[in-house]
Amino acid sequence: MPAPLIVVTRRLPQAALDILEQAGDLWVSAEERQLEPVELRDAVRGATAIVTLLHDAVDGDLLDAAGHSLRCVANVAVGYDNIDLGAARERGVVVTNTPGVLTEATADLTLALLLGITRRLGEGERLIRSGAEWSWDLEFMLGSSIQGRTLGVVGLGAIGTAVARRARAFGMRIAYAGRHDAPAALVAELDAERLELDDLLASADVVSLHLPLTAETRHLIDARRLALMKPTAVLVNAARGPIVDEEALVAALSAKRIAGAGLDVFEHEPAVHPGLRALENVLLLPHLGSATVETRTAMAVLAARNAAAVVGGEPPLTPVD
Ligand code: 8YV
Repeated sequence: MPAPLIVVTRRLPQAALDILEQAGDLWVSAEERQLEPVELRDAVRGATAIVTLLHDAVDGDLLDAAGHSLRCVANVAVGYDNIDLGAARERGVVVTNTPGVLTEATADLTLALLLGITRRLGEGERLIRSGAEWSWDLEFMLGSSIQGRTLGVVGLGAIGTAVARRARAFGMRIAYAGRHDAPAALVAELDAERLELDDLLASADVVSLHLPLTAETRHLIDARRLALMKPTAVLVNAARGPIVDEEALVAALSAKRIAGAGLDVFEHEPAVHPGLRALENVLLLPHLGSATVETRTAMAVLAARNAAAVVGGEPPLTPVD
């Protein structure tokens, strides 16, 4: 019997490739870019496992292109909105993601956005780089303090919790909105108050999104909900761009109906709304949430272990569902 084929859509850290090499015949894309849909379809033919990244759209057509041998799609990401789970389930294909290993890095980045936008770091940096004259002044480039202010965490899962813990260390109060009550021990630790989403938006000084992108969360933060926020409040999004109606966000920011936004993700990524780029009161990052050497290696290794397990007839470590 030929060895199972494992297709990797983008070069991964060697530690991950070593694991996959033990599990089957490896095909790794040599491109320094995401594969075009037609290239992806060609690449996966006959695969037993595919290791994907967030920009690889995995739908029924792609799964069919792989054929009956396909048993696993291992996404190198905690989010899996690029994968049609229903289509995978229908074809008996296991889908895995990489929870846990990126929690701390993503929470760190969220705090960087929170501090960066409330203390106007992007504006300050742009000013220095522009070469414009400046001098220290009592009222020069004042931001707003976060001590005693309320962080509204939308989605108190692993990353939302890690963000809330950090924010507590900065003296913030925590409110959260979500589908479930948080465990009592966590509520006590964070001294967190659960609010309905609209109430959280109306009362928080910083609103931070920590939700997966699903049909229910697409445009969850729309014009109506942005209008509920305080004019002094800022929005932070290191989750998924389409959770926010970007057009409505640009309108709210331009009219100063909210004070600012720190964004690591965009609705039509990698495109960024020109209206956002033109604004001063936003801090914009190119999807860096998990972008540390350690974290990206851990994500790739976990995805590789998932794929190797399924290919070897073992249960996956971190299946989605
Ligand atoms: C990744 C992410 O960089 O894990 C996620 O869901 O958004 C980021 O941590 C990206 O998805 C890599 O594919």
